[in-house]
Amino acid sequence: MFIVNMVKSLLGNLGIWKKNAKILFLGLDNAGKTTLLRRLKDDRMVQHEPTLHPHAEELVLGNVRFKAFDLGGHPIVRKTWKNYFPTVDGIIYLVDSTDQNRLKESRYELEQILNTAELAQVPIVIFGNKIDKPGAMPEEELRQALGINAKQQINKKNIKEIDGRPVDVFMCSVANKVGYAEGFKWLSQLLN
Ligand SMILES: Nc1nc2c(ncn2[C@@H]2O[C@H](COP(=O)(O)OP(=O)(O)O)[C@@H](O)[C@H]2O)c(=O)[nH]1
Ligand SMILES: [Mg+2]
Repeated sequence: MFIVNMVKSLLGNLGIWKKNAKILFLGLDNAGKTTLLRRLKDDRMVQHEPTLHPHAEELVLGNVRFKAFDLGGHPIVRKTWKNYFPTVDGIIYLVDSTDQNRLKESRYELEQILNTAELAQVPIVIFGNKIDKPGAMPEEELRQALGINAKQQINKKNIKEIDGRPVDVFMCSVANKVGYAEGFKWLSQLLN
């Protein structure tokens, strides 16, 4: 089946057979992190059920470890996920593209990540999620709202960067399984 193949190749692209990778899912609560973890889990290679805590969860698929944290309103949570930095290989930052009211808060949290020295080399995939819902912002608008267009440059390999760190936006619907494979593909080419 196409979906199964897609998920498999998606994990293949993450280098699951070859290496240990640690991927952080960050974003405000309600952005879609848990839903995305469950999507990744819908695969035969699953080894562990996600461990659930109020604001953090973990999923291990093969050698890839995914950790998700809810951000926003709780500086203590920021401290917790910062402890995870030394070995993080990539960040998936989820934004609810339909929630205009919380875009400022989401931008603030994203800026905290962008301004963290320990993360200077870590690629960041921004998912503009829930494009299936009416009222979803177009990509260009979301980029502006998050303030990343202005700062972005393109390197020799045609990869967008902010201050030398690969960052790009992918619009998606985790619910409808649309758009996020491209983001994982982009990230996987940056993992080695
Ligand atoms: N319409 C729509 N709803 C979504 C999508 N992704 C997640 N949701 C819903 O948004 C809510 C929050 O998702 P959740 O994964 O729990 O967010 P988290 O707090 O970041 O873990 C849930 O009701 C999900 O079903 C999507 O792509 N489209
Ligand atoms: Mg969650």
